[in-house]
Amino acid sequence: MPMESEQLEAVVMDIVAGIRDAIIKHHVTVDQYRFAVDYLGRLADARELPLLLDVFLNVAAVDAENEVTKGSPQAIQGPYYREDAPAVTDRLKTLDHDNERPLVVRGQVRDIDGSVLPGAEVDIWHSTPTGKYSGFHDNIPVDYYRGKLTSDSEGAYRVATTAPVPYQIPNQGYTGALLEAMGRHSWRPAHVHFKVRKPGFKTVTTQVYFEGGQWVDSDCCSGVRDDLVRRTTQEDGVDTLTVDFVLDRA
Ligand code: MBD
Ligand code: FE
Repeated sequence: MPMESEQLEAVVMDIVAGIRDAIIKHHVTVDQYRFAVDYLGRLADARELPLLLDVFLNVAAVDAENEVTKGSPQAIQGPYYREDAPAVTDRLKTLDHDNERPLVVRGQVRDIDGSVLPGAEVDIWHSTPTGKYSGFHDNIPVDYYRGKLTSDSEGAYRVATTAPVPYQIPNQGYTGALLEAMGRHSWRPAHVHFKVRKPGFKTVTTQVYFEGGQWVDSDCCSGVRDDLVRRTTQEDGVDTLTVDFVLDRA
């Protein structure tokens, strides 16, 4: 839903004021300002605007929603969601790399009163074992490492896939190069993305991280919160990630 013009005015002018203040406070020169304008133009031409904005700002929009929701915490969606992911029942297609480690993702969907929610769509996506996203990188077809499950009569879902690894924002790109020029790293901890929806309920868009995983304490997108970090369990010898969801009414 777009904003009413009054809110739009207020938000844009606050953003502008913040940037103007930073330019003045740090004595940015006109040449440096012009360099930044040119850099952002080239970054946009390279289709990295969604990545840049999600690295720095997605977390704030999520925090604003988490202040009011009674459901599961929202987390950053990032730039690699695909609406056209396939419906799946029990397994995500993977590339069968030698270094793929099996992972089961399972859980249950409930409403805020604790009743189970059958028929909820649980849309899952994650990176390849080399840190790429299908439908965006290396021409990996969009039906790999993604899929839409439907919760069963008990509100449960379960899917077999392979473990994601930490993700590095491509440092050949403008966004990664900016992070490095700032002296920061460009890594995200390994994570699994979810979008859970059911008509009549607020959609939960979230992601989950692995306890003890590299970069969990220093995500370059500032997207980690304690309640998004999970310890996997062993079930039938397979690492199992359990993620339950609570949906708030729309
Ligand atoms: C990702 O994989 C991601 O999830 C986010 C939020 C930003 C960049 C890459
Ligand atoms: Fe991601």
